Amino acid sequence: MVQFNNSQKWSASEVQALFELPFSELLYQAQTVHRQHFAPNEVQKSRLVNIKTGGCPEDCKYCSQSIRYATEVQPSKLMSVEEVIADAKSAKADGASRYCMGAAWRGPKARHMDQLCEMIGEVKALGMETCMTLGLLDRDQAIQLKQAGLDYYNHNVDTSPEYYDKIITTRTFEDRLQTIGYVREAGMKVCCGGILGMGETQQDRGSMLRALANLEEPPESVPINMLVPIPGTPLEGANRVEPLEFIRTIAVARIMLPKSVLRLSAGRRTMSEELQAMCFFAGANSIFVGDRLLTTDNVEYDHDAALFDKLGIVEMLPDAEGEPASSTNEFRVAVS
Ligand code: SAM
Ligand code: DTB
Ligand code: SF4
Repeated sequence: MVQFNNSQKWSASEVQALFELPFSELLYQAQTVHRQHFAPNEVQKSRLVNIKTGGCPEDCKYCSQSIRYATEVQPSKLMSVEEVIADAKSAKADGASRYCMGAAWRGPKARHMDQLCEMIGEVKALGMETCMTLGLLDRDQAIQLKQAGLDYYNHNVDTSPEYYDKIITTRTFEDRLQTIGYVREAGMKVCCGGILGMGETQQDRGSMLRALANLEEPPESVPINMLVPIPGTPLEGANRVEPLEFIRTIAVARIMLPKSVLRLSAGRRTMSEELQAMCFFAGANSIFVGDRLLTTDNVEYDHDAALFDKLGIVEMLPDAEGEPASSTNEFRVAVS
């Protein structure tokens, strides 16, 4: 079971104080912290594939794949291992270093485990890092996935503990933490973040980040999604987070989670190049590449390549994650 750190590394008032810093001061602090732990111009690239689409019994109010909402998603069966290998090969050719397989389940069933483990083995054999997001796991399932070679497990807390039941009622925040605990115990790396723009307050955003940063071992990877409003879901008309507030939240996340790779995850399609550039400056250093996310379109591959070129961003290699920024990096700054 995951425990909050006894010393409560970040208090609510400390986090609020970060949000209240003048914008430039906050960004300067975030960029300074960023350079202590990462090469400033490197961004990690992951590719997402939906190995099982739709028909999910859960009631997450943002999700196109819940059976409870009338969305355009057509349910499908679990992809075959052969289909996954073919897709992973194309992801590798596009320069993705990690392949993330998602399934629209509350959690995997015993009958799925062999096929999932085979997928992990085959993708690893291509020389890519593997990640899965399959919903709630029990302890044994986490061990089986680890033994198959799974590097990362993605399991988002999605929002603050206080706001959680406004978004999902079919499981609790504690249930999510329990799975994260099993993933840790099994020895996998944790990918855990949330969604902004679901009607939550700034305090909720801070509280979600506290829940992540105050874990005994914070997640290695933290996806920050901007809600992709899905017609037919209860959140289809949710107010967008203001771009400056989105950047501010990334900067606060960078300061609170100095060693975590922060993924500018869903929602980039509706972000301007300037907004994405500011997010990278504030400390985001990972994206999903490829034309599709799970059920919605992502930024076209060529557009990302062009933006990286304009910004002088290069790909982060797997072994650079969490390592101090390269001492040969001429842009490195002294940190007081
Ligand atoms: N069913 C599994 C689960 O919920 O853990 C795995 C797949 S689920 C789609 C993975 C994550 O995608 C969710 O936790 C949520 O953070 C994110 N997500 C889903 N729909 C989204 C949307 N419309 N906009 C932004 N993020 C979304
Ligand atoms: C995460 O935090 N975001 C990804 C991944 N983990 C699984 C999912 C984004 C989904 C966006 C909406 C869709 O395409 O359905
Ligand atoms: Fe199901 Fe995951 Fe969508 Fe929730 S987010 S409805 S658990 S697929």
